[in-house]
Amino acid sequence: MRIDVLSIFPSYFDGLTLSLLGRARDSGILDLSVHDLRDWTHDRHRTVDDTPYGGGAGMVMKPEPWGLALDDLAPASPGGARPTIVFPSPAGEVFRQSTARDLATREHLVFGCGRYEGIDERVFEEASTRGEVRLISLGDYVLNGGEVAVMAMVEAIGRLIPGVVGNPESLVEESHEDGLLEYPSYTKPAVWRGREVPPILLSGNHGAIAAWRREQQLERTRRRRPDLLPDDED
Ligand code: JA5
Repeated sequence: MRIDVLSIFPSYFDGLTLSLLGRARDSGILDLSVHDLRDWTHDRHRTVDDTPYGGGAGMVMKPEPWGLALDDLAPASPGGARPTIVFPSPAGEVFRQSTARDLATREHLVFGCGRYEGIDERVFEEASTRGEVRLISLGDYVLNGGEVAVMAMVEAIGRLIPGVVGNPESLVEESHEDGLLEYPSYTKPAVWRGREVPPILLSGNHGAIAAWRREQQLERTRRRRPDLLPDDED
């Protein structure tokens, strides 16, 4: 998979090249490039923002640097490959594990990180001529820009690419993969500061352990995230 990230703060993404995704990159499974949007400006001040038409607070990202960056990273290619172009936005669809699974199947993802009050709307129209555009929100809160949201999305997507997570079984027994929260985990010692590990886990009865874990998943989900259960009324 190829991933291109466009940002005016490319060093935000240094952390992604560490550990897990760093190994995926080194092994060639993931071709991740982070680009400085200012590389597609031509003025002395490398300007990426301007005042909003119609007035209002703050600044808006100018379309021209975005257009030139898309020309390079997502060129119009009749009959050719079309990347999926993701713009993080609090006004977008909510990012879920199912979204990560969907995006992990794409050959080429381009992430565009907005700053200031956002990006000139015509950039989304132009991007739609180059590939499928997805506006995606991490949740109902406001960030100062798309960078932190894109880091979360790239980590969630990248770990689903076959070969990125060493043991594929560790991908399935996880919160959200089966629509329920995870069961609690314990390791040695069997008693710690007077607190015992649930005895069933020491029983060696694998059927009983699986049933207990499923019960724990259901109970936690009912208490903490009833919205995930089928007949939730909230
Ligand atoms: C702010 C210019 O997922 C929550 C999000 C907040 C936020 C996102 S995604 N993008 C931006 C942004 O601000 O581009």
